[in-house]
Amino acid sequence: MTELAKYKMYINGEWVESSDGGYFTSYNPATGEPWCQVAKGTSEDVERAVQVAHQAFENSEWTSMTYSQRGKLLHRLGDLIAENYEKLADYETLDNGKLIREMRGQLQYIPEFYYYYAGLANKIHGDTLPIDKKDMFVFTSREPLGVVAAITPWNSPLYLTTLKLAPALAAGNTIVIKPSEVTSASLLELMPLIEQAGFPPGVVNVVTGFGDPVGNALTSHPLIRKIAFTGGTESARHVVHNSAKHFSQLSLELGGKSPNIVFEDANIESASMGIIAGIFGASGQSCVAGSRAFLHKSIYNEVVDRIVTRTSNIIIGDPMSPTTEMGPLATESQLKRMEHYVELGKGQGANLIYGGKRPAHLKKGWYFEPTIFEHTNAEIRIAQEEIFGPVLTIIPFENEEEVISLANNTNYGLAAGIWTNNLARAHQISKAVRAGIVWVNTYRSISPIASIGGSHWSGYGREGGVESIHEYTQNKVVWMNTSTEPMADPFIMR
Ligand code: TXE
Repeated sequence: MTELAKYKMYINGEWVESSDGGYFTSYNPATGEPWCQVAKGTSEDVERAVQVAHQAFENSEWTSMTYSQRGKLLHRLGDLIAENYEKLADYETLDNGKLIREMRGQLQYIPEFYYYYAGLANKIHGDTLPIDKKDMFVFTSREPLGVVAAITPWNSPLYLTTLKLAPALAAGNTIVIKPSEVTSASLLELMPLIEQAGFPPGVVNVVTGFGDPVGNALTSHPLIRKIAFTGGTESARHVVHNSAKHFSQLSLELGGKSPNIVFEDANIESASMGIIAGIFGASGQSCVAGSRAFLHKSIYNEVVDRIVTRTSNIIIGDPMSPTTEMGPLATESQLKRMEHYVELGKGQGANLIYGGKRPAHLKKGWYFEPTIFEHTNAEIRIAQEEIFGPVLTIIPFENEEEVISLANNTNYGLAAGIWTNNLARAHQISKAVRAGIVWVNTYRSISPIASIGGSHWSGYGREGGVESIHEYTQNKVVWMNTSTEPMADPFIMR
């Protein structure tokens, strides 16, 4: 048997084993077989990483760099990712099973995020305030927070890391990243590029391992000033609880149960493709997956026919093949989760109109068919709970008022799709639907310039855009008394 690749952790610019020398296995979802081993971090490793990140923040060449210099490093990192995108994409596909086509596209676009925050780095400035007090000069500045803890999931490892890493560094923080235990390799492969770009040791650190103990130790550490978390709601509850110990700032990007709404005046062909893109792109393992399709009654049958016809032609198989359209799910437990939800859907009376099982022709790997249910009741569990896989529930509606109420009847509030050629309707529904991102006549579009994030069970805070810089800085207000007069009365507020 050939020996598996072995990954150490990256702390203070060095490759290190975990404190107890332990490793865990990472699997290739396309085969279900092990492909590498990763250092299994401990609380001691978290302690070590946070301490060096703290040192790097307190007194190092990093802190004495100008914002422009930091911006140049980020720009160089973007260039290096662009040069190495194929290799990085290969690791992501090996680890999470997503299509190589998609991961290459994502990796080719990720440099734009580094360029964007490289440009923003020297535009993080305060203000002078037109203060309503005599002889006072008051200005503000935005300061970095300190050590940031970034915790990422498995579905788009480097993209979701980038949303945290780029603004955190642009703002002058240092960082400890804990990737998902399912997908550690691509982040570790990024570390030599961090070094090559010129980031000093200790500025970026990676501790690999599991939520317990690594995630728990990191999010409850007293030196962590900000936690940026992307993942599931249950883990998020632990993170919120842990963050309270030392009042670390927090941003949470969690899941969704996003509505994709098709009106009778929409371009039916585009809308049907948009629904497929929303739920079967990335095998549905996306926080913004459009897992609830609401179709106007007058076009219901036509759209369902189109969706089912295209879905039945989806090429499922090896994610490394450029012609494959749907790869496997990332883990075996994801596969079991799909089976569980299919049974739940059937049990609650939903009509299974396509898929619902493992594809017969794929004997190895964690594949699941694209699955389509229909029901008139939007309150059944498959229409309420985040499944995080290729399972769509289609629900008919009669009018705008009804569909707004159905779309908003969820604990989540991340994304929404609206398909209409009526401009006034597009504006009205965009406003009425509760979501942090609304796509009109498109779906799953992203850019460094536009933030993402949601509300309620989808979390809080924003990633991307200028807003993100505010998540990694704090405002300082400086009051300067310009008067030379002695202070008269010490017992009144000035
Ligand atoms: O997420 P987890 P999983 C959702 C989706 C999916 C579910 C579970 O619904 O089915 O989450 O996926 C770390 N303290 N999303 O199990 O467990 C964990 O090690 C600190 C939506 O992968 O939340 C990993 O690094 N950290 C999401 C990260 O949290 C902890 C994408 C996410 O893992 C921790 C992925 C703890 N106590 C899943 N416990 C999206 N919004 O895109 C775990 N972690």
